[in-house]
Amino acid sequence: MTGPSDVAGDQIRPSRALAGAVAGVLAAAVAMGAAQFAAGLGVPQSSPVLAVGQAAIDLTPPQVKDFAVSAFGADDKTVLLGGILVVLAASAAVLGRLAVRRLGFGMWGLAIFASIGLAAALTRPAATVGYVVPTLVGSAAGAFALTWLVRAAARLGAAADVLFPFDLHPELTDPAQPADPARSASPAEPERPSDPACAAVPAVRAGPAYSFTSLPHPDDQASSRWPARRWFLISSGAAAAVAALGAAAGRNLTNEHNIAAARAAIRFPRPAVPAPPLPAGSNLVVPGLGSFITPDDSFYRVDTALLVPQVDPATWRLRIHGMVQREVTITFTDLLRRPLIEAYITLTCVSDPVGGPYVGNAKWLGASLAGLIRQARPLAGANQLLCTSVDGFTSGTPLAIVLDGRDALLAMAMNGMALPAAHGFPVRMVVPGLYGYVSATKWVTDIEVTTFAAASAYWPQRGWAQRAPIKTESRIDVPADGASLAPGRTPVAGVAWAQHKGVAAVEVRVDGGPWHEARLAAVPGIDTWRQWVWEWPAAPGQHLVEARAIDATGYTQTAAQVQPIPNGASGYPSAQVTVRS
Ligand SMILES: Nc1nc2c(c(=O)[nH]1)N[C@H]1C(S)=C(S)[C@@H](COP(=O)(O)O)O[C@H]1N2
Ligand SMILES: [Mo]
Repeated sequence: MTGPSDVAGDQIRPSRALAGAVAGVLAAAVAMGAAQFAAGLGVPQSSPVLAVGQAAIDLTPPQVKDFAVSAFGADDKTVLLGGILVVLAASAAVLGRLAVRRLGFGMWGLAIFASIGLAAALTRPAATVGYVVPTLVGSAAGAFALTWLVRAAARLGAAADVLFPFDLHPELTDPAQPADPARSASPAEPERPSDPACAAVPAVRAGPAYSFTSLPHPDDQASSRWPARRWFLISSGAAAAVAALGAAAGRNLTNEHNIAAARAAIRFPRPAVPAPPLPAGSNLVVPGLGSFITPDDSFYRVDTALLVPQVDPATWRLRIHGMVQREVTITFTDLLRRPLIEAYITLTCVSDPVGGPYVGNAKWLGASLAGLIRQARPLAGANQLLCTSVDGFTSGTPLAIVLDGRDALLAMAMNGMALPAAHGFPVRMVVPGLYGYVSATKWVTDIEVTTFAAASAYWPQRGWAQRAPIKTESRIDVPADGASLAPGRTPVAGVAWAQHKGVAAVEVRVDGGPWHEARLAAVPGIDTWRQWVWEWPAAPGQHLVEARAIDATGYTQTAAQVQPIPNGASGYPSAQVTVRS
């Protein structure tokens, strides 16, 4: 075998090191493809990549402000999943390089990642023992692929036809290099594995059917018929294809769990309490001003779910229990049979910064939440509804507010259609006047009547307030911050909200000057936002435009600038603009 002097010059030949990295990445891809496939056959949420991402979301400390500010809007999720894949690929490349020295290193790495995947999957709120399956299937496939590819990569080091096409340092593999005597041997001659990388490997034997490990080598026969380089490329291509097929099949199977058909089939009865007709003039004609009703596809989405839960209305149940005289469990059909209420309600996220996008207005249709809670007969002393969604998210809603007569809904439709999956299909809560995180649980399946002292919901556990009524706020839509305008009459317009109080007035000022009253659009009720516009006689120069809302209780939106955490942002919205001369 090779002597200590060879080991002293320990360095993997670049072509083989690169092949090892490729082997590692492809083995990881095969593992994930197989895991996705298994998850697609069973429970999509049990995929280890998703489970790790979901665990990362739930474990993110509230101090990680930028992350929490948008409270997991769609972009954060893409960044998170992308980050996980990059970390995985980089680790797999390193492990692959190590594995061409000793397969065991790669196997240990695989085991560590598998353990992380298992731990994440098993700690998902809805986890069953079945959640181990995708990770185990993925690990087995990954181990097989790694063994195969590492053997194929190892042959590159000893075979004479090494001219790996992606070789970054051809000079190091130059056959003339004295550091590599094996390279100068004729291909027909048995090779002496003088490559120092082999020093770490026991039982290396010489010969054309180059064996890398002492394990039985089923592909010796097949692989020896091919030149090493071609064999590695064929193996790599096959692994990439298997990974891609697994991932694609997994995705297709996941979509089969899709509830699109069930959603389209639902017929809603006429509401017992229809929404008032939209008054004329609820939409002001100002280009750039957000419409009174937010279309579903531009309605903000904020939740902690990496994979939108697909809940079948046929199996959906809502259980009301805890501090009640009698538990109530209701099916979707039962809920549809109750008298339905239709109402315009503006939803707002507590993490919306002043002037931000996390607010939207829709026409909701649902059953009275109060009616159902009363049916369960809450016990004296109860003050919180701890509402849990199918994916384990919880919100804590003040019981008194739900019972005070406002349109607190178990909503089933949004803007005339069954809820979109991303907005909580088949049933979500909507309570006018409360931020989403304390009231608007999507995919809701469980309501525990309890106290604020006894239980804390998802975001309050992470530093946000237990009670969070929506702050009276306004937003300037036009002119945009940073805009350059022609001088003369310019509409300054936006929306203002003070849900369940009503917006009484909106005022606008320029450069800290006097406040001017804006013209308000018509509204169907006090639970929605309200458009406003003020005609500004804009003179040339740099200007700061600010707005503030006054609600029907007489309260004027505060100038105090505070961050969203712990109970909502405040401060005047503003736009810095240039009026050309
Ligand atoms: N199941 C579940 N429901 C949830 C959340 C969540 O993370 N999971 N987020 C809440 C928050 S913070 C808000 S602001 C609203 C947003 O509702 P939307 O995505 O339909 O706009 O949903 C609420 N309901
Ligand atoms: Mo939110």
